[in-house]
Amino acid sequence: MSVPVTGRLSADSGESAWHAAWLPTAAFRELGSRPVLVHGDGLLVDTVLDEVSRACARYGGRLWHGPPWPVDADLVLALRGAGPVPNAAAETVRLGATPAVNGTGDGALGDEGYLLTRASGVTVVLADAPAGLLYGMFHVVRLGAAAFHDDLPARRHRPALDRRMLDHWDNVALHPVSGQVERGYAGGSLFWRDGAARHEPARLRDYARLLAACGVNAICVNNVNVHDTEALLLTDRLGDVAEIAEVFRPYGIRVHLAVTFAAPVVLGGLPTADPLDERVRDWWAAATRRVYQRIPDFGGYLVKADSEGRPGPFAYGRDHADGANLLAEALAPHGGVVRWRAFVYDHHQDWRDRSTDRARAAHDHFAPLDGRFADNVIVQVKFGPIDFQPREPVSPVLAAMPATRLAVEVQATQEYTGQQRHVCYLGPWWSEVLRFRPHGAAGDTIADVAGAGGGLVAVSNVGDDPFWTGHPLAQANLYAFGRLAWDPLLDPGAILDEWIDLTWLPVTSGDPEALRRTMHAIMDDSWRTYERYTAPLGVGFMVRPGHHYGPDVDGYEYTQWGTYHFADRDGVGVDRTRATGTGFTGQYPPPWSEVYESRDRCPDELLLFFHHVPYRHVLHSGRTVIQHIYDTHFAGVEEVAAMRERWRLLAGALAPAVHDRVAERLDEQLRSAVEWRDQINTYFFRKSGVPDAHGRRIH
Ligand code: GCW
Repeated sequence: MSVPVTGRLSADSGESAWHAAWLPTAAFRELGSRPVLVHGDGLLVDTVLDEVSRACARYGGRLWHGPPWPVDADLVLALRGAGPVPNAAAETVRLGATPAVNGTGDGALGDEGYLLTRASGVTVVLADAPAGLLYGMFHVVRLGAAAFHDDLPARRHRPALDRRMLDHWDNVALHPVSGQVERGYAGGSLFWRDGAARHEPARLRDYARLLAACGVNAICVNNVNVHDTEALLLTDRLGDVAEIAEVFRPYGIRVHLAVTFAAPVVLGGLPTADPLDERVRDWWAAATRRVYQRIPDFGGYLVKADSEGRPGPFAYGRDHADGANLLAEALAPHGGVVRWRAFVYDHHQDWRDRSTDRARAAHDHFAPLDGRFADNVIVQVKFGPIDFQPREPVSPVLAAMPATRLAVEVQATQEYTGQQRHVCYLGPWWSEVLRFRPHGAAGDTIADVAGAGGGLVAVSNVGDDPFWTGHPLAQANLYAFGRLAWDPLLDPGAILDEWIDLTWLPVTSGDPEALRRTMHAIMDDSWRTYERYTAPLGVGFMVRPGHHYGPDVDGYEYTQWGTYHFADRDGVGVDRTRATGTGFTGQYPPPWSEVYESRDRCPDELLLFFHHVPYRHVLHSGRTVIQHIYDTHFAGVEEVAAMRERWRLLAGALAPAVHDRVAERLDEQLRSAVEWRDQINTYFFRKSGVPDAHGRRIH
C-alpha cells in the first residue's frame, strides 16, 4: 500500500439512509486524528486498513502500512508474526511483554484474540491472526480517548465463546403467514425481497461492520422454517449465498444456511430422505461439495427437523442423532458444522391430557442421544424449555449432554418481549441465564457449557428499517448479545453504557450525562418491567395466539400448543413436580431437581412454572400470589408511564426522527401495558374473587 495512505471518504456508507447505530462516524474521531501504523497482511487486515484510512481521511490522522515508517505513531496495530514492528515501543511489547500481561503466562491470543496495552506513549494492539487485529481496532474505537491514556490497563482479550452467531429467520419469498421475516419487527429482510436477493452490498457491509464491532462472527441467512424457494439456496440459488458471504468475509463472519431435511427429495428428486440410505448420503455429500466450491469458508447447516411440521428423521423411523450425523458426514471433509435444533415437541397436543408436558420434550428427545452425535454436530438448544418467554427456567438439556457440543439459543427479536414496540433490554435476562449453574454453586455455568461447545446464538432482531431494529433502543439487544457472547461475565449495565456512549453520545446536542442517565433509567430494568405487566410468576404465554402480541390469558389454554396455565377458581400454575405433576423437575440435576420440586424452595419468579398453587399461597416476598399479580401489574404500568415521561425530557437532545420514533413506541407500550394490566388483573379477580388489598380499580 502506498505511503502514507490518505484514506477515502466512504462513498457508500449510506449513513443518511440508515442509522449508523454504534458506529457513528464520530466514534472514530480519536483513532482517526492520530498517526496510526498497521503492520501485517491479510483480508481482515485490509479491512482494518480501510476503516483506519477512512477515519484518518475524515479526522486528519495518517495511516502507514509500509516503509518509510513514521518516526512516531500514537497507535500501532500489528500482527505478531509479521516480523519486527517498526516502532520501538510496540516492538518491545511484541518481544517480551505478553507473559506479564494479565498474568496469563502463555500469552496465547488465538485466532481472534489481541493484546491491548500502552507503552511509552503508544497504544499497541498485537494479534496473532487478522481477526484479532480487527477486534482490537474496534476495541480502540469503543474506548475513544481512553485508549490513549497512559493508565490504559495492559490486557489480553480473547472471546470466551468461539461461536457467536445470529440466526436470521428471513424468507426469500414473501410467506403468506410469516411474511418476509418470520417474527421480524424491523421491516423487511436485509438479504431478500419478494422472492429474490436484494443485491445491496453497501448496506450489508455496514451490517457486517456493526456485527464485527460487537463480536459476532457467524450468521445464518435464512429462516429455520425452510420453504420451497428457500430450499433452493442450497442449490440453484447458491450464488446469492456466495454473494452475501463475500460481503461478510472481510469482517470475519462466516455464513451458514438453514436447509430442509427433505432436500434430497424436494431438490434431488430422490424417493426418500432416509439418513441411512446410501443415495441420500451421496446426495448430501455432492450438494455440500458444491457449496464449498462456491464458498470455501462456508460455516455449515442449520436444521429444524421434526418440529412444528418440518420434515425430519422420524418419518423414516430414525432419531435425531441419525439425522444430524448424516449432514455432519457431508460437512466434515470441509470443516463445516451442522447446527441441529433441539426445539422438538408435539404441537398437536390435547389440552385435556395433563400427562403431556411440552417443557419435557427437548430433554426426552435429546438427552438419551448424548454421546451419539458426530464431532461436528452442534445441538442448538433454546435457553428455556418452552419458547423464549420473558421468564423460564434454564433448559435442563443444557445440563444433560456432557458428551455433546451444545449451543445456547436466545431471541433478540422480541417475539415474546414486546415486538420492538416495547422497550425491553434483554441483557440482564441473558446474563442471568449465562451465569446460571445447573449443577449448583460448584458446577459450570451455562456460559461454560456454551464455551465448551457450540457457543451462543441469537435470533436476529434486524431488518431493513432505518434504525435496523424498528425500535431504536432495541439496537442495544443486538449489541449486548454480541458483547455477552464475547464475554458472558460482562455486566449488562456496563454493556449498556458502552452502547450509549458509542451510539448516542457522539450525536447528541444535549447534555451527555443527562442523556446517559435517562437512557439507563429507561432501559436498565425494562425487562423486569415487561415481566411485571405480562404473564405472572413464570407461567408464560398468555399472549394472543398467532402473532403473540398483547394479552389473551386463555388464548392458548385450550389449544394444541402445550402452553397452559391451568387457572381455576382456586389457583393457577402448572404442576411439573415428580410427586404429583408431569415429572419435569426430575430432568434437572441436584440441587435444582429438589429446589424446583419444592413449593417452598422454588424461586418466586418461577413458582407458577413448576407448581399449581392457591391464590392465597404466600410467596417468599411475603405477598400472596394474587396480591403479587395485582401489585406487579399496577407497578409495571406506572413504570412504563415514567419511562415515557423521561423520554419526553430528551426532546431536543436527539434528532427528531429518533426521538419521535421512540416516543411513538412508548405511547404504544403504555397503551399495551394498560391492556395487559387490566386483562390480567380482571381475569384473576374474576377467577379468584379475591379483592385487591389496596382497593385499586379492577374491572
Ligand atoms: O416460537 C416459535 C415461533 C416460530 C419459530 C419457532 C422456532 C421459526 O413462534 O415462529 O419458527 O419458535 O423457534 O422454530
